[in-house]
Formats: sequence, structure tokens, C-alpha cells
Amino acid sequence: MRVRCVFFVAVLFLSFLYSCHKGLEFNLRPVELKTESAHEPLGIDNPNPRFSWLIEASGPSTAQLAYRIMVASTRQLLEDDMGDIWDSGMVQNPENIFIPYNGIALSSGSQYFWKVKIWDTKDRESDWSQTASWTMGLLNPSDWKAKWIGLDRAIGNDKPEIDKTRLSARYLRKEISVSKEVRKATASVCGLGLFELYVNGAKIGDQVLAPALSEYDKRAYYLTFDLTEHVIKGQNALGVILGNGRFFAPRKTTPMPMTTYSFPKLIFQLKVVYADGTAETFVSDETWQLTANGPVVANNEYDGEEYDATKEFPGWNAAGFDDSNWMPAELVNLGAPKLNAQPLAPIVVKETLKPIEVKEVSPGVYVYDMGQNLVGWARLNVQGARGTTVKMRFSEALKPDGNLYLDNIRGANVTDLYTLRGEGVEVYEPRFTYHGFRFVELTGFPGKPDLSTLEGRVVYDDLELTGSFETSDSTINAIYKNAYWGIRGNYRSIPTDCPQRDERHGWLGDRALGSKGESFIFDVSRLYAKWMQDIEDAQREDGCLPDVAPSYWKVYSDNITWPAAYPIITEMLYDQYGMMAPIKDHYDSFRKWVLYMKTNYLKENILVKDTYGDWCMPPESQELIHSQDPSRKTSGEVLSTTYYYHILSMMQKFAGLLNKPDHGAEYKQLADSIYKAYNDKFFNQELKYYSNNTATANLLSLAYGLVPEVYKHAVSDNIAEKTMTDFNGHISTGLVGAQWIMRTLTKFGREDIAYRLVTNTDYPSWGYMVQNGATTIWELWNGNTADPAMNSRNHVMLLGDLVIWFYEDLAGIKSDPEVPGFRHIIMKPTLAGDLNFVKASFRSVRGMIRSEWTKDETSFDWEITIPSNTSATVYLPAKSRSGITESGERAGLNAGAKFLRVEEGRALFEVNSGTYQFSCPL
Ligand code: RAM
Repeated sequence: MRVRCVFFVAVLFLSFLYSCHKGLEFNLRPVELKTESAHEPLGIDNPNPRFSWLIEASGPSTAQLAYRIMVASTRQLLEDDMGDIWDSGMVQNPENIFIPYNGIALSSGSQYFWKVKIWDTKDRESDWSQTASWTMGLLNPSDWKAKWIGLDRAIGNDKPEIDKTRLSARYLRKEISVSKEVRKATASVCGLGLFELYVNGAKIGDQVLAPALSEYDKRAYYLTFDLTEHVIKGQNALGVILGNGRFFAPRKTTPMPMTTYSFPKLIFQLKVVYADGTAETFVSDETWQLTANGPVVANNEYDGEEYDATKEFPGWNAAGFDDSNWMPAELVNLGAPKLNAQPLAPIVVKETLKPIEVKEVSPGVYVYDMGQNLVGWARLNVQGARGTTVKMRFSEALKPDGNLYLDNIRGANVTDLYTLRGEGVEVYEPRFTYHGFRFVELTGFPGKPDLSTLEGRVVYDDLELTGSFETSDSTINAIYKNAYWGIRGNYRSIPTDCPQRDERHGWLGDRALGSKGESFIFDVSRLYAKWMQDIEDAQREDGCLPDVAPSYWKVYSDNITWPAAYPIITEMLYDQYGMMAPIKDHYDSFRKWVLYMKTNYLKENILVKDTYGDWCMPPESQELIHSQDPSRKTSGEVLSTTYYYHILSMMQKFAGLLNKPDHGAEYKQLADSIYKAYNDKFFNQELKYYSNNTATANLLSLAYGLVPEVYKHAVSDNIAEKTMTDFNGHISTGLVGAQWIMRTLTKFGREDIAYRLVTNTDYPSWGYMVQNGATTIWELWNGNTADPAMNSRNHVMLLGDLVIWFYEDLAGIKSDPEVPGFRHIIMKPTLAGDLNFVKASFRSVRGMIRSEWTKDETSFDWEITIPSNTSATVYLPAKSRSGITESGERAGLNAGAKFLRVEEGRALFEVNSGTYQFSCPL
């Protein structure tokens, strides 16, 4: 007994010693493995998926020297270190994002497993990462055995011919019999415009409003589902509900003709692999049954959904249901010529809000305040007699009498109807519509509703939140919050202009540089890469690009500032995420457009085509939508020529990256002639401004590199002067100029004016919106007084470069344009106005970057975090090196922070990964 005790004590002691030793060990590990920028994706189209990982390290200055990736066909093989599919071996390469798979051909529909280990520059070898997996999509058109089914015509009470089109949802079902034990079941499904999938009574997945929107006459996206847990040996039921989405357009002609592609339809394919290794495929075909006489009586994205629960057919999506009064589904025309795996995460319910108030504004009319302008719908809890119809309508604002203000929703009916089945508590939320709203009007409710009757469901793409940002100024914080809500509400597998009225389109101009600001808050890499494809798909044969993509409204105006978003966002994906693929994929399409614009609109080296001007600049009278005052407007030729010049600069960069020196030289030559013609025509030599001296004319000339070096300061002084004198310290631009105003003022030393613009609370300003109750960003600077014909309360375009400025300038977190994707970071905060702290974090594609600074009269304290495998140049606001400390010691003494030089009132240090605490006297 005693001997045993001693033995135990000895074992405990030894394991204690061992763990102490382990604790001292350096922890190095690849983590957060992503395949094609996603965690564990199902259905990947790229035959050479790209792998990315982050590097977790227990100490500073960690950089990758080499990696080894192993891919296997089963988890077990991988765990046994048997990479039967691919073993990269040790590859000397410091890159940890977008490493392409380079093994044997991957097979359609298969699942793969991978892991990675790395070596760092200090010769340390990591453990293997955890295992990640992905599945390939159906890679070849011939892999699709399924047929498109549905009903290519109206039925029942459908009214496809009226302007506000009406269709009931189509319900489809099929029973299949599975004879053996199931090892794996995978479904590939595309239901257009929208679908929900059920297996044996259960709804599959948490996605809503799926699949992603696309240019349907070019392609549609299918989703891949793992149904292994759902498909059983025996009889199984498959059920699908189809809604209209945009495939069957919500409008015929108002306010513009809208493209209807066809009636709702489905393609469905299920592959079941049995335990014995054999496989069977079940597909959509004419043996499925269909009815359009179900509870979703009508669905229309603008007008709402009508749901009659008395028409439910319980058990329709479970085995054994009698569908003899349904009809056979018909074989229909293709939904789209091409099917691609959906390349971005689906839309989901991201948050649920409780209302903050309910008021009975007149007998039986209840108005709910959600406390926030949100996008999604209301979930209703109700109990009452069968056949009772409850009505919900949605608005962004109220009239003075407390009723919904609906004028700015234009022709959208925004009404959801629910008819009760009359059995206990019923919970309803729509499937095939969405609304942009803060207020809900509830009528027809049986009894007295209360705050628990409705909930706000916040719906958008399942994007990872990457940024956080806070300052000592409450106006800035409120604007940031409004930006966050506006941005998240306008993602709908494309970035939309607005979520509430009869529009909701992917207008290109609204998102050009704004997308870069968004990239700090959300991981939008896949969303925007997909939108670039939508734009290319909507390009006309002759090279003309659309103003709206997908082109559900056919707007091909040849205005240049809107389509410019296409190369601009492609460049953003490269700068912010290190993505090279979009440049490669779209280069030919850019070039076609650039040459098309040149042929048609370049006259004596001035580009002479513009449609929208500096859209939504603040008008002189608060009732106007657009200014009528020529002195406020920026010339169309200035807008289009500066943009064309900028596009040529981007094309030179892209041509360089793609190793096309001839193209590069060609763009350069053209750009040089435009530079000269533009300056000859628009530069006022005497007064040092462009055109009629609007802030936008001078901003674009500066930002796009059209101003000769010697005049840059003088031109920027004119922007400052214009803003302070003619506009009394207020913004004077629309969405075009706003994309440069904050950063350009700051770059030329006028952060005091930038700070004034962002802290203003009177018209026109972002703070004015806050003062007037906005919880999102308005379409117009005068959004509370202007004509309702174009007055959305949830447009993000007027943010301009504000969010970029928050992160890049106030927090000072910026990717070095020379070394993109935050591989080298420029940490350069601007101490604007009376701010005494800024606290920001950003999960970049290479890991977490943090910047938190505080300041008082005498000193500046700054804590930063730089992720593994990156480095940063740090700019301290100090006129000399003396007195600067890092972690309490004179900075630059240890290896962590290397002193570089003092330059323009800043002391520069170079740092590797790690956390640093800098202080300097002010
Ligand atoms: C409006 C849209 C959008 C803008 C176009 C030009 O209708 O809402 O924001 O880009 O017009």
C-alpha cells in the first residue's frame, strides 16, 4: 500500500515536471484552416481549391519559412499521416493564404480532408493542424442527371400579367425508397428564384432566401447539403417549396421594366453512398408531384407574403402522405444555362430583436417600434380562431400622428398576411419576402398584442464580423453604429442600394470604394468576388457594362463612374484580402470595356460621357433631391475623365501583375495623353483649381494622380477653403467626391476639417442624420425633408470613405499597397480633433490586428497587435526619438521594434508579429 502511494506521488511529480517543461515550450500551430476562404465548405467548383491558415504562436516575431500540406480521402488516413491524395512535402514558401491544391485531379462530389504543418524562420517545426475538410461540387455538366421541373405557367389565382405580379408558392414532393444502410448522402439543389428543402419532415439547413442571386440567363447557383443524418434506410420523403425571388420578377414595368426569367423551378440531385460502398442517385424528374395550392398563397419580395395556415397539408414533406390530388411536376425549360456551386455562404437570420415599444394608434391598429432600422421580417406569435387574418405592414419612419410613413417605400406593398389555423400558439415568419423597417403596423390581431407578439429578424449573408471600432466621441460612435446597421442590411448575396422600396438592386456606383470600408467590418471577400462575376455576366457583347448587376433592371447608360466599381472593387479584393484571382478572371472583361469606352466616348482625350453627376450632393434647398445650382455641380467631363484616367492606372497595375507589358505600355501612353488634355482643359493655372472649383473636381484630380506635384498643396488648399468658406465647414460632395474627402483632407494635413465634417450635427452631415433619429445611413443628406420619391433611410453610398478613414486614419490600420493583404501593415494613427482614445480591432486575412491609443496633453500611449507572419511600419506621433518607450523601455533597443527614422513629425519603427506598448511624449 505504502509502496503504491509513493509510486503515485512520484508519477504526479514527474507529470508536474513534464507539464512545466511543456509550458516553456514554444507553441507554434497553423489554425483556422480555410478552403476557398471558407470553413469546411460543401460544394467547391474550383478544381484546385486554395488553402489558407493562420499561425498561432506563443511568442513574438513569428514568421513562416515553409509549409507541408497533406490531403487524404478519409479522416482516418489523414490522421495516420497518409496523404493518399496529395502531400506537398516541405515547401519553402512564406505564404499562408491562397495556396492552391496541386495534386491529382479531384473528383466530382467527393469529400476530402486536409491538414498543414509549418516551419518558422527560427527553425521551429509546428505540430500538424487540426483536420479540415471540404467537398467538391458537381464539376462537369454531365454529372447532373436531374431534370428541371416545375410549372412554366400560371395556375390558380396567379396573376403574372399584372404590374405587381402575384404567384403562389409551388410545393414539390417525392418519396424514395432506400434499400440499404446509408454511409453518406449528399444533395445538390437549385430552386429558382428561392427554395426551401425538407427531408422526412425536417427543414434542411438554416439558410433563408437561397440560393444567391445571379444573372440567370448566364448561370444559377446550387447549394450542397450533407443529408447523411436525414436519409434513412426505408421510405423517405423529399419536399421543396419554391418562391419567386427575382427569377420571377416582382414587377413588370414600375418604376422600370424588370426582367422575368421564368416561373419558379427546381433541379435536385441526391447521391446516396451505401455502407457496402455501392451508390445510388435520386433526381428531380416528372415523377415528382406538385401543387400550387398550398399555404403560401402569394409571395413577392416588394409586396410581401400571404400565408393561409388553413391551407396547410400536414405531413406533406414526410413519407406516407397522400398526394393523389397533387399533379405531376412538368419538365420545364432550363432555369439557367450553367449551374455553379454557390461561392459564398448563404443568407441566414443573424440576430433577433425585441421591440422597444408598442402603441395602439387607433382602435385595433398597433404600431411596434423595433428601436432600429433593420432588414428582414417580423416573427409573429399569435393565438386565435381559425380563419382570422393578421396583417403586418412595415415602414422606416412614422407620420406625426404615429401611423406608418410609407411615401418613401413608393410602390412596394410591404404587407405580410397570416391566416390562423386556430390551434394553440402559432408562430409565423415569411419565407419568400423581406422588408427594410423599423416600425411594424399590426392589425386584425385577435386579442391585445404586447411586446412579446413580434420579434425583428435580422437577415443577411452569413458574413464573419471582422472589425470593432470605438472612440471617445459619441457622434462618431453613433455614426459607426449606423454604418454597421446600414451595411449589414444591404447584403443580399449582392450589395444592394436599399432594402425597402420597389428597387433593392445591385447599383454599382453605390459600392465602389465603400466596399473597402465594409471590408474592415465584415469578411466580404467572397461576397464581392461573386458580385464581380455578376457584373461580368451582365456585360454586353460589345463591352458595355451595366449600372445594375445582376441586370434585373437593364440600365446600360455608359456612365463611367458606376461601372468603375468593377475594377475598383477587384483592386480592393487584392489590396485588402490578397486575392489575385479576381484580377485574372476579369481582366479581359475590363479591357473590353476600357476599349469600348475609348472608341465611343473619348474625344480629344477627354471622356465625354456622364449620367449621374456627383450623385446626391447636398442640395441648396432641403426639399430638393438634386441640386439645381451649377456652381455646386461637378462637370460630367471632369468626373468621367478623372475616372477613365484612374481606370487606366488600375489597368497598368493589373497588366503588370499579369505580366502583360505591352498592354501596360498601351494604357500608359493613353493615360499620358489624357493627363495633358485634362490639365489643359480644366486646370486653372492662376487659382490652382480644376473646372468650377467644386471639392469633388479637386478631390478626384488629386486622388487619381492628375495634379502636377508642384500644385498638389495649392489644389488641396482649395478643397479646404471651399469646405470652410462656401459650405461653412460642411461636406459639399455627393457619393463620388465623398469617396475621397476624409482621406484627402487628412493626407494634406487638414484632419481638423475632416474631424469637423465627422462631428458636425447640423445639415449636411452624418451627424445630422443621427440627430434626426437615423439608425442607419440615409440616401440623401436631407433625408428627413426631401421628396419621398427617392428618399430611402437605408442607403450606404453617402458613407464615402468614412469607414476607411475610421480604420486606416483614426485607428491607423492600413495594408501596405506594395505588399497587399495585410502582409505588411502601416500603423499610422491620426490624432484628430479632441479625440482622446480610439480602440479598434480588425481580423484581417492574416489574423488579428489591434490598435488602441489614448492621449492626454502630454503623452500618447498605444498598444498594438500584429499577427504572425506579418510585419508593420509603426508611425508614432513624435518629433524625435527621445522619450519613446516600448513596454516601459526605450523603444528600438530590443529586436521587437527597430527604429527606422524620423519623418514629417513621426518616429518610425519596424516591428514583427507580437503585441507592443508604445508611449511617447506629445
Ligand atoms: C437610385 C438608386 C441608387 C443609385 C441610382 C443611380 O435609384 O437607389 O442608389 O445608384 O439611383
